[in-house]
Amino acid sequence: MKSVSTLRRGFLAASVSAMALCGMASQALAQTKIPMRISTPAVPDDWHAKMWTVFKDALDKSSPNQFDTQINLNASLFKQGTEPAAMARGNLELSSISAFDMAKLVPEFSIFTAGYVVRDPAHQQKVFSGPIGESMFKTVSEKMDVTVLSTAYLGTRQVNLREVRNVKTPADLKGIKLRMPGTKEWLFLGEALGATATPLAFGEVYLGLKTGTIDGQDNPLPTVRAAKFYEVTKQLVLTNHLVDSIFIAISNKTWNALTPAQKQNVKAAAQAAAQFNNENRLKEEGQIVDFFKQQGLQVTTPDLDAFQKSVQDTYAKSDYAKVWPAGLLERINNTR
Ligand code: KDO
Repeated sequence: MKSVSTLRRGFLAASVSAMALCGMASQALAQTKIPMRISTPAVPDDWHAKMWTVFKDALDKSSPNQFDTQINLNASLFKQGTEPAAMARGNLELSSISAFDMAKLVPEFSIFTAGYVVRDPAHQQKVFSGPIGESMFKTVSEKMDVTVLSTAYLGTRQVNLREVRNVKTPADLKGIKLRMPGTKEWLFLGEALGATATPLAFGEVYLGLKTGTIDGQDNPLPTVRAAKFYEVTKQLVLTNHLVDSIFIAISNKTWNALTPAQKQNVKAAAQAAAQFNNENRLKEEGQIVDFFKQQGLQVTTPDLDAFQKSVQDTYAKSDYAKVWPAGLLERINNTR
């Protein structure tokens, strides 16, 4: 007869191998899951960071055990602006990319980097969910090897200054070192606003404002709050200069390998994420000015007609406008 201790040893050995088998099985499952690496410079508190959890939850629910979604915020996986190239190379599956990213390879997309073209968030959704968006996204897929899944509202960009200044027209921003992201399309927007555009990655803006290497920055108000720029600035100038978008996009390599059902579920998850972002961001924009006033910031409204006229004229005369397809601006304006 076996002793109690021999029996116990046998039982222990059996449990250890059962656990090892379980471990191997879950490893095998993780390996068979399709990786969905996401990279974004967004800070955790911002809506276009939180939307990725909505994406992940929706996908895990609709396609259990099929995708391994990994969310990387704060540009921890890829530097801001390098995501489209990483997706095209197959090193990254998903990101939220800007009109400015697209304009680099699809020059006509620069029409959406121009100030005062898109009127408001509703106009933005109509333009991108209609025939204009459809044909632009087709070119984006051909030239950038990424597929746009949904359009999210990043917010309406405003000027945010380190020191209080009387800003009525673009001339009043003369000499102001206004931080912009580092591509020529962004810098052009900063110059069109009348400032001296200064390139800097998003992750360095807080310190730049704190130390005074820049005099200001532009971003939508929910981002000014989420990234805590209000702690190191004294004024918001409500220029409303760009109704900005961020497009949820997937690498074509990944997209083309999905089954039709998976494609449908990934697209639905991206749409749910954008909807979550849009609703929350719009709600926050509607209430947020009081928050900044409580923080001691001056919130001022400039001469919006002067800003609009000057920015629109600057773009109309620029090389950017030369590559906008004939009639496109009118078609955008006429989208209601
Ligand atoms: C920024 O760097 O100002 C910007 O708002 C540009 C956007 O296109 C986008 O990259 C955004 O930063 C990041 O997602 C951080 O919010």
